[in-house]
Amino acid sequence: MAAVALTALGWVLTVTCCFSVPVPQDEDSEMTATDLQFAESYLNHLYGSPSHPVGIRRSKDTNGMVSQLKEMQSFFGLEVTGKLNEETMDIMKQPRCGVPDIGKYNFFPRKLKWPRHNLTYRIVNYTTDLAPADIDRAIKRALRVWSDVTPLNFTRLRSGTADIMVSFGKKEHGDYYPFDGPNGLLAHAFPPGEKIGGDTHFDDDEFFTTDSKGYSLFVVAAHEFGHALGLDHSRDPGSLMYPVYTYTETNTFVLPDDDVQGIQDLYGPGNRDPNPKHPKTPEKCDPDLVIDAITELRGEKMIFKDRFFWRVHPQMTDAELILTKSFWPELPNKIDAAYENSAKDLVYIFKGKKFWALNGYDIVQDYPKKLHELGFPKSLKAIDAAVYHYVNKKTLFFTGETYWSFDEESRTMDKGFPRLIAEDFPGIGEKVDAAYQRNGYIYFFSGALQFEYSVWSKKITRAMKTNSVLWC
Ligand SMILES: [Ca+2]
Ligand SMILES: [Ca+2]
Ligand SMILES: [Ca+2]
Ligand SMILES: [Zn+2]
Ligand SMILES: [Zn+2]
Repeated sequence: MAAVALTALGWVLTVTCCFSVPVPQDEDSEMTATDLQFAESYLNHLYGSPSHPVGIRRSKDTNGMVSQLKEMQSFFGLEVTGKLNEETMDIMKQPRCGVPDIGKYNFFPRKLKWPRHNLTYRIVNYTTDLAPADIDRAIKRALRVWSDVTPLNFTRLRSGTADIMVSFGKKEHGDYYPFDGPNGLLAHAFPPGEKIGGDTHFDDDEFFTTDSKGYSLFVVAAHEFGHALGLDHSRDPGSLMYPVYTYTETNTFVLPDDDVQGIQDLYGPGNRDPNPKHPKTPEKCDPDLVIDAITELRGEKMIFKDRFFWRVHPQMTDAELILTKSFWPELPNKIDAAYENSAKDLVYIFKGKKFWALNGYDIVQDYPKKLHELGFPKSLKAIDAAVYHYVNKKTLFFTGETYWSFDEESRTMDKGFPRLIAEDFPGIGEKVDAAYQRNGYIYFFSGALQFEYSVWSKKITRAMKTNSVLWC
């Protein structure tokens, strides 16, 4: 076994020794024995700490478990409690990459990179999930993600030994880092180096696809090739090198800025980037923050911006940033408007002429529907914002300088609309980006400002920065 391999995947030998340490859990959570076992193996595999070198049997070390758990919670931006709770467990159960999150801090703290720009790859075997031509295309396309932004070139070999040997395998597949059956770990790759260095393995117990049905081979491969070129996991939930899998369409994929910075740090920029606009992850405390949409969902706030939403719990001051597609793969990347009908426990999401109804994690059947089915003119291309007014059971829709009132009981548009926003809500500006209501107030967002509007007195009672909704 090459030493290089151990730097990224040094956990396996610690797993083979069979100690059992209870993972400390939160008092209010009720984890099953299976959950606890799962959490223990997750932490051992992916957060094996540097203070416990490979091959050395660990003692029953609860403190080690606590610090691994803390490290994991910090990596994912969760509240760092050192105790297993529902939120931590939710993240642990998401499908992900098998390379540890604390990779290179392990044993040899140095940058691993290829010493040359011309690299070779070989597809050693195929999964039966896809036609070989589709696999060839996905692999080629995934390598191009990286060669587009660097001076790297990839040449395919049909035989012999390539730098990056690509293969599919199940469970123990020849490198002592076994896969785990369906879901869980999807793939892993070794950092640059001789022999197994750069090699990339896919768990053939997964169903790999070219779309959103199983796991997109392109998405998984593009992530793994990042490791094969020397990148570690990123804490940026918008980055490709984030360890948790999220579906992205192959054709419209653009490498996020965080990954571009990472790979160019190793190899420098290339000169053939076909899409030099790389999406940045929004900063919640940006003083100029403008949001796309906002709604409550079962008492939490969801604040949409680009491909993401922030989730704000009423008692928590730290907003969690989540890719919209990781919750609802079918939703578009950027949305126009959202509102909650709390009486029906539904959240409606709008984009262009379409809208979806969400019931928690599920998209309600028969959606998306079309805007005109709500009574809008067919010519209306999109709405700006929507808010449900629980007192009179009306939903207000904002489009440009006007707004509409929709009766949720009869599911029809009220007569006499649209009306001018400036006439009925003076002071909130001519256009609304987003709106939500709480305790008799409607909060209107317009650019970097938000206005608190009292439904009772029909007046603006406060003006604040938009980012104050994120506790900035
Ligand atoms: Ca190799
Ligand atoms: Ca698996
Ligand atoms: Ca909007
Ligand atoms: Zn990874
Ligand atoms: Zn492997």
